[in-house]
Amino acid sequence: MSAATPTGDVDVGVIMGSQSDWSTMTATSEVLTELGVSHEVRIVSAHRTPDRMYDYAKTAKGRGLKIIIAGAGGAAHLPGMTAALTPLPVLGVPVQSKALSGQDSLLSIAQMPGGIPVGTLAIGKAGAKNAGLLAAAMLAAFDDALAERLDAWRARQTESVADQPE
Ligand code: RP5
Repeated sequence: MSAATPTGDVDVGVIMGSQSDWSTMTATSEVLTELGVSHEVRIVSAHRTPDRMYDYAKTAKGRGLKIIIAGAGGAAHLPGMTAALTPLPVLGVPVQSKALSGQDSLLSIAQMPGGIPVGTLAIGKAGAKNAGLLAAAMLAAFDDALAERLDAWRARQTESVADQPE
């Protein structure tokens, strides 16, 4: 299947540079699933599969996607290159690299030149989870049912926090 194969009515595209990013980016997919946000998941590397990246980014809006979440590590060009190729909002997740613990990923994703924004999240799984939550919040601005599900999700989180440590 091509990375840009139509998958129906999908709001969020979750892409990552490598299979090795999936253990991080699964946190994005999990929270989107919990919130009932339709999404697809693809491996799209800026370095190893540049044609796939180009095809994915150029066709994303036409396929009906509304937001792209891109996770990458090291020389993390995927979010920025994707943002350069699509008018859709792109959220970037810096994957925690082995060599530099994700500092490289963070700076690669965050330090975009003025004119092509990438909304950059925290390094690692917290950033991946928050990318899903942020995408849901963006979609919820135009979707009352999703806004209610997000409110309920946050209320459950608040209720789960104990008063005292055990
Ligand atoms: C990046 O290179 C990927 O996003 C990944 O985080 C990093 C390392 O990839 P692998 O060598 O583990 O495939 O493109």
